[in-house]
Amino acid sequence: MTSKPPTHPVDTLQEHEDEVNRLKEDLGDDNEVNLQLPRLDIARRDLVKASALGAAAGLTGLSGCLDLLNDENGTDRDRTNGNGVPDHHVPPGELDDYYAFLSGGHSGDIRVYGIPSMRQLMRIPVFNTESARGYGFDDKTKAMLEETGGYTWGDTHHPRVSQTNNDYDGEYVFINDKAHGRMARINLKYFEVDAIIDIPNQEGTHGACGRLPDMDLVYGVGEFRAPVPNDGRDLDDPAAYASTFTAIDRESFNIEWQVMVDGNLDNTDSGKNGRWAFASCYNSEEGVTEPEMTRDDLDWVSCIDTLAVEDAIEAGDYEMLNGVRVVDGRQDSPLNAGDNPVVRYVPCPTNPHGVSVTPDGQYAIASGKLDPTCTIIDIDLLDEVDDPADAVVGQPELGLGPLHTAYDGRGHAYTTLFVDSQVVKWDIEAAVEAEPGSDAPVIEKIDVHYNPGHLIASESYTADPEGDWLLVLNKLSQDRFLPVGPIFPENDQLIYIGDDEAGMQLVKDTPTYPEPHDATIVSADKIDPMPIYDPEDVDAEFIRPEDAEIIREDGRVHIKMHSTRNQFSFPDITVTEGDEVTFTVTNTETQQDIIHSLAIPNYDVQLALAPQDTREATFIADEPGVHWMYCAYFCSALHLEMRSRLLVEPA
Ligand code: CUK
Ligand code: CUA
Ligand code: CA
Repeated sequence: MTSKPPTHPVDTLQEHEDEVNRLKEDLGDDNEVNLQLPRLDIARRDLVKASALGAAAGLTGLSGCLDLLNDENGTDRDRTNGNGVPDHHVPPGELDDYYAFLSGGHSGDIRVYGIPSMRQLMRIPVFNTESARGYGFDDKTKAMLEETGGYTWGDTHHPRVSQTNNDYDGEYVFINDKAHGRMARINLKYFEVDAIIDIPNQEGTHGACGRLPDMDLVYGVGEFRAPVPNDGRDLDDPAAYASTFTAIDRESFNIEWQVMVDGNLDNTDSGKNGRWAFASCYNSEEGVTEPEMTRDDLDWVSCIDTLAVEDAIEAGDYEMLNGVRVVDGRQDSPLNAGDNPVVRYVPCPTNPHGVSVTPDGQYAIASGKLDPTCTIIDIDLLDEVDDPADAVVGQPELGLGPLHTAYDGRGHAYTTLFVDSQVVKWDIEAAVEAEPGSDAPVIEKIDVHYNPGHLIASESYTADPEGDWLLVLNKLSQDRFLPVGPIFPENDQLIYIGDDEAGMQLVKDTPTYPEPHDATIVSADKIDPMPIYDPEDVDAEFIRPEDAEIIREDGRVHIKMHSTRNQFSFPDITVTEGDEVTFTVTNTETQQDIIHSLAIPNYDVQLALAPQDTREATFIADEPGVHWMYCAYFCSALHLEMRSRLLVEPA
């Protein structure tokens, strides 16, 4: 080991590799050493070995990489450099401060970015199939997609990370499917979908959030009014259509209840104390065409008292529709007649879009869209006023096309202006003090490129936002990137908001595949994924090398095999045309980042196998011939040789 500090990561790696080889010789030890440290995803495993061996041998000189180990969550870096210019550069080998989970829109997936680098770390397929991760190609995920409608795409909009006590707990991401009325749950232990539910009595599950402080319930709201049940009745009688607000149990992922409302439900957010949920309604007219839906000067925010809903259910005041307990929350419902109504309809100017609750839980702020204002609802007043309109305590004029609002935890709100292509920063309390329609609460505006939809601040959906980064998801990118044909990328822009004196600073453009709608930004130290599978968590038989076997029974062939560098259990497998073939394959590696796959291209099979995972694929062998099976992940120097033959004999 040299005594001078390492200068370049590649040199450092080379030094450690040399050191490993020398130490191995010295120690006469060729055992595999694996520290299995969380989040130490260094591509060169020998660096890990070098650290372990170096520490064991009492060597110094490894400070460079040991610092890297200590900087486990990467959140201790000072982002200010005294000039008011934020340091957003994350050098090679360093980790980001935050995870961002972005929806993929009609791509149907979720993207994981590092913030502030904006590097895309992963995509998590949800309602789409994805060969790179084998999602929708193995029996289990295929069945999950088939049982929830059999669609091959979805439209993800609002990823919400689970919370405990109004703070991200890093357990799940919940994500809606606006296209087919579904909700999915991503387990952050493995960054993969573990549940999907097809929501009855709801067309177009758009807004999504969860009941705070603990997200015991996940909410999905129906944007498209339709007959309930939608079974052929009331086809052309739009007045008889309805939208529903759905509550799903976080753990069982079963539907607990629904509330039927007047108008429609667009975006949604939860109050912080377990009672209120808010959803914007742009179609109070209950129209089916654009002129009808924009006819009136006022629409509303539906304020759902979830405790009153649960009281109604307790009292038996519900109807069973498609297996779901549905409470009637429409304006003329008897449940809205007393002094404990299930839904309060707070009027606001025409066709509002986003609605979000301030970090302190005091206000729900609805963005005006067709009106240049935001409407501030004082949540405590909902209980006290006779006329719900009196719960509105502010209406600042912000600019053209306000869509969504985020918070920095210092009393400021940030609202996207779709038409103006700007983000406006404004003072919430000043807006409550000011006359309605005043622009005095506006602090500053910054141009974005172009036409922003959502914006999200770091930890903005919790009670304690970080107030440093703001991610703006622009719908149009026009002249910002090299042209790639007539379908343009979106432009996700990163803005630094940590310095109120210097103001908002645009620091990064990031082209992204269409089309993110919303995101959640979570401190890196709150998420702790597994580096390899725990076989206890896998719902399939773990096949050790000695368990490999081929079981033949009545036209069924079950192949149980393992995979490891650089082979599968069997060099060839013979079956007969027409056999139903099931493969159960385990990756028996224990070394992180060594992924194998079982690809059988002619049968459209592509199982991705992370270490200690087991996946299954079943198909009918209806094509006689030689079918090469191979590993599609470049796993070692002999990766190309990692293949076997499936021989299908003619019947
Ligand atoms: S919606 Cu797409 S920009 Cu789904 Cu929250 Cu507003
Ligand atoms: Cu295993 Cu490539
Ligand atoms: Ca309207």
